Amino acid sequence: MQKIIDSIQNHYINLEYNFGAHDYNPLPVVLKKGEGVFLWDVNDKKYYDFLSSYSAVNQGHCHPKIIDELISQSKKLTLTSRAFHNDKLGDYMKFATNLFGYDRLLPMNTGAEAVETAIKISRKWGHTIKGIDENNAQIIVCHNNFHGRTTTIISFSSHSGSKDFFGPHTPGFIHIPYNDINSLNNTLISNKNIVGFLVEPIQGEAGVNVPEDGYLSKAKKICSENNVLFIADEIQTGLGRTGKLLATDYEDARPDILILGKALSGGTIPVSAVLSDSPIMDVIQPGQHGSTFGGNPLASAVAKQALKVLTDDNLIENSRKLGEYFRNEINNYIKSSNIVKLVRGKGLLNAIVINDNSESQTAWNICLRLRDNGLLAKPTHGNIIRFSPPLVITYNQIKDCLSIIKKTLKEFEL
Ligand code: IF1
Repeated sequence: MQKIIDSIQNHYINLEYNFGAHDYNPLPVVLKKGEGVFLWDVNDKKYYDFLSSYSAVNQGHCHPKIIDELISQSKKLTLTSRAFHNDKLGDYMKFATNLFGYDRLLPMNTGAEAVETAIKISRKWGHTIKGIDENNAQIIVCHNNFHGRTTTIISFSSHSGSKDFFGPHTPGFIHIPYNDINSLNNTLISNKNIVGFLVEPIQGEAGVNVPEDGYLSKAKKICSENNVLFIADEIQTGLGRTGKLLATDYEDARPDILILGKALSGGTIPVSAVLSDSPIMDVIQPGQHGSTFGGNPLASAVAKQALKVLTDDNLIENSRKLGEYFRNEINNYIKSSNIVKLVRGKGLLNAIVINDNSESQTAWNICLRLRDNGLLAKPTHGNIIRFSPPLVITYNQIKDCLSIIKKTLKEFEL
């Protein structure tokens, strides 16, 4: 029987290997169905999804209200391009700008496109409003950032694997340590060509690095004092993931430019957005930015529904409460563990650090056993495992997941 199970799974894995680019090293599991917090593989084995497609499925897989909207709109009109108006975009823009408290929204598709859009807006604002000489605009970014994989974005990555051999790299970025207000302040007062500070409120890929309380509000304050745009990449931390609508809502740190993606579509189709107020957003004039699919009626209808589900289904408070419960339970486990060093996170964006060097296979092997035990998660860097289930998870389901996680970790206790 196991041979049959393996051969069905290996059939799909081999197809990807033989006909696809090898740009990923997925966990060996082949999925065919998702519903809420659950995934099923091609052998009908059921799993809890503890990755949520890197926080793109906050509303749960195939949320019925979002899928219904996707189906009904896809039978009417999917794409007009922005050469013409459509009857869904303006309504979505009004809904989203009201929800997040901004004047304007620029619709894009992937997260990286939205980050690139924020970079263009910041540079043009700096050159035309702040008065910096053209082509001299600088944007501050943090070590261990992750903002996407385009050539400009990887130009300011600090991860050699993301940037080596992809040069020549785009200039105009200054690196500072994350969670270091003095470094930000010193850089701002010593360089007058800075137009923006681009930051993740919690660094996801770097291992769910949560900055100290007050970091975001202090960063926002000194950016304002130096006439520099505070740009928050909330593609992974936004939309309820950390227990607030936005991770920046935990502090007095309203972004001048807000970047959203991933769960903005509930994990159905690529939808991203940049939000800002008119004095900043209006630097973009007709013909200066856009994309074929940006703001299409299907994405607009789906995104509005995905946002409504977050608030109507009370997912944000659920994320806060169950995230707290999850960290408390793991902290209790850690008291008697040799294999888990710590747990960190906010809401349902959490990670555990494994007591092994970052080159070890321990975290990977733990994820393989979690898979065998019916829960899917994946290490970020080396010895850090991210745990981020859909925000629709219930108390009983997260209790069940905690028993799977603890049972699995016990197999690796030294
Ligand atoms: C991959 C990482 C996570 C993001 C933030 C922008 C983007 C992402 C904070 C770009 C995308 C994804 C990309 C995906 C895996 C995943 C990821 F491991 F790559 F780093 F989540 F941490 N800002 N993150 O997290 O959005 O263009 O992908 O829509 O590339 O492997 P995108």
